[in-house]
Amino acid sequence: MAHTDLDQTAKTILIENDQGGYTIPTKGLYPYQWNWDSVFVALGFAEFDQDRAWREIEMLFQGQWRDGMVPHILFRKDDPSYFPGPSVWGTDGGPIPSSGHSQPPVAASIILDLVKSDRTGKGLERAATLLPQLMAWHRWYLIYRDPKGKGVMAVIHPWESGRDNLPDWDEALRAVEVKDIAPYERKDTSHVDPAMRPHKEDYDRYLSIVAACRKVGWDPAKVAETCPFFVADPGITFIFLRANRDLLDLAERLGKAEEAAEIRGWIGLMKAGAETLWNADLKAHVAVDQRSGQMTDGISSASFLAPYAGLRDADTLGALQDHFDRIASKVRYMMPSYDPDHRCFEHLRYWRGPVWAMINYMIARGFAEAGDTARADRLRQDTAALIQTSGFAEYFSPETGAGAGGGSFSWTAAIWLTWASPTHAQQAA
Ligand code: 9WN
Repeated sequence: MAHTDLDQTAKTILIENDQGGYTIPTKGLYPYQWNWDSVFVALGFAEFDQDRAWREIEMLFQGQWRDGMVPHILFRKDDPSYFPGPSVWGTDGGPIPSSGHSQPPVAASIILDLVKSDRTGKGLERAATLLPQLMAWHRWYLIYRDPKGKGVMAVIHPWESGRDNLPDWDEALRAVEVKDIAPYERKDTSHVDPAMRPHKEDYDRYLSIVAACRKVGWDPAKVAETCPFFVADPGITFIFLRANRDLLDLAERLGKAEEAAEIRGWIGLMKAGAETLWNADLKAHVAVDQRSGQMTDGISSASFLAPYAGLRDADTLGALQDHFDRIASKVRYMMPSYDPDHRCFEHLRYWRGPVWAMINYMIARGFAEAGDTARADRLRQDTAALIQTSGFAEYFSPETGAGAGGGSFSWTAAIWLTWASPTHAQQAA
């Protein structure tokens, strides 16, 4: 298909997944508003309807909890095609029924992008309205996902990381006792080939964590103290560090000196904290179980987000470039979600190998900002080739390029429109 036709298809996907101001990731498999999906989707809408892009993010923040958290799923209406729905989560933290934890906080970064590319004349004003909500969410992350002030963000559930089935979670997940779960029926495997989804043993533990947090009423302090899963995630940490830098830019543009000073403190803390995720043997940042102290032994696509977070010293960048080239010699399409040399790599199972378009977008952005336009461009070209060959799939095999998971996927369409499409690349040149 010509790339201009794909531009049109991508727009159609966003429009058809639009539920009236917010967008579902894909029909059937994911029928609600997801946090980081919506934020990436805003970038896609911004290419042809900036007002609608702002609306997407504003509707996400409508679901913000009283304690500041912005949940990972907003259940605006009950839909039996997804499990676990609102009754399993049993939350009561905000104005809209929701899940009980968050997702990667990309919002501040994308809001800054919307402000910078604003053609409506209202961008800065809309960002000003969202600033207190962003500040509250970021404070929530710092207090409840880093209670000891180490400068790294933990996730209380694999779903909070947005990279659900990553091998990094395996060991910490094994330590979670399966208990307090009622008999349940998964819905995901009725929409998608089970070989592309997590195993039942994983789901039992996903639900056991939800049950444990429900037991303490989703009180974030109690969750941080008692949740059976509490793992520092390089993905959230780097995305959050970047988001704080972008939030600082926003605060400065808005003349908010007090907020700016507060954010500078967060950035300093996190720059130092990120070092504790550095695995010197692997020469990459990895996950660290905050309960056992155990460091993981694999490189994930999030390890390559260090430059995106602004960590661009020669040692870090050089090590990542070496890993990049080694991995590129093993797979046809970059960037696999997990190291193909690792024993847990599976090219089609969810976050254990497949390529995700929005992760490529963030990695490429960091590499380009670090001056490595060649590797950034390789990521863009691979993303474009995957979509040209296999359509707007949820994710893709790095080996064969086959599309997997859900189809007509919103964030894949959005990333095509904002970055991967040759139309966009030509305009940017
Ligand atoms: C659970 C919607 C979401 C993404 C996540 C992705 C997947 C959900 C699931 O789909 O997770 O949140 O049921 O598997 O892992 O990143 O936000 O696209």
